[in-house]
Amino acid sequence: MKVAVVGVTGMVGEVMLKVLKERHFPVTELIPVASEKSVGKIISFKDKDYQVVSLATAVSMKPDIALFSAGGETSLEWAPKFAEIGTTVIDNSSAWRMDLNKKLIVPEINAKSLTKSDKIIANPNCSTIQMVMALAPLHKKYKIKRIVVSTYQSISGTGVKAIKQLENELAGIKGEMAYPYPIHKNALPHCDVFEENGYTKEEMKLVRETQKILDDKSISVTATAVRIPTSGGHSEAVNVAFETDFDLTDVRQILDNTPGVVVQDNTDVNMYPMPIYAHGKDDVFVGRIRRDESQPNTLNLWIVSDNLRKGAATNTIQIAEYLVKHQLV
Ligand code: 11C
Repeated sequence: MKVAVVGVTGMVGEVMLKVLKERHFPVTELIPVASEKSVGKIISFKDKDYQVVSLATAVSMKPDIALFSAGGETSLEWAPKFAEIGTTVIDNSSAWRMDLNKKLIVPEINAKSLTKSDKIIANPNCSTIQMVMALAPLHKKYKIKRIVVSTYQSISGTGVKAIKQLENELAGIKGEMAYPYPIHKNALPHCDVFEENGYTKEEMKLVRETQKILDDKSISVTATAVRIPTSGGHSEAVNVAFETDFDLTDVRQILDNTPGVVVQDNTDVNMYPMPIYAHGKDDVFVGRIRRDESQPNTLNLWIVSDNLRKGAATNTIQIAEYLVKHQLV
């Protein structure tokens, strides 16, 4: 496969290269792509050096697959140009996720819907992916009525500028700010931009993307997304009300048997998922599994995952793997 990685110098781009290598994705030729200021830079991949090229050059090189992580505007402009020449684009931005003609894929849940004619495929938002990974198998069995989710999101979700802001704050240096306020010793109830309804775009992604991936508009979702000064992954406190009642042992077993989900839940030994341990891993970790005693059929969960891995690069590459395996590319 001739694989273009668009946004190769960004945080997700870097992790994509790592994951492509780790998972032995069949890359015969890598096309590293970035903005004009990075064109010409050398990127090493599997003991070979490649020169970063521009988007226009990458299109002329006709890749089989283009993995995009370069922001919404770049995707809106360039993904169709790649699709037109027959490249399959898997896009990490929010540009195509809610497009009625584009599929929003978490391979473990809905990859079966993919066909050869899907030339632009959307990768969901990181906080949505980890939540639906744990909830999809429970939805199948007990049918979800309502989800209340509060997120504790890593600064790596914002990008290098945010990591730099925290480093500067820790070193007492005044520098460029990624956030409107300090992030060290702080919690900002503000991820992505505010929408007209008073929610942030990140919160509304959790609502809309969950309904689309689980293919069920009847699921009510309400979210509060908070940025905290961690860097290893996103955490989520999820309260989920089902149509039918459940048995906690069955819930644990269902989660235990779900590929890509790891249960870490033993309060006797203080075992629960945490971002510092999720960092660098591809799984979604679930713990603090308990009944909400305030109302019937309701469960509380704590879900943690590396937002740059399963939340972005790994999920994207798993989609590509599915396409290759099923000869859809
Ligand atoms: C964050 N979830 O942590 C975001 C980053 O829509 O793909 C990814 C933004 C997106 O702020």
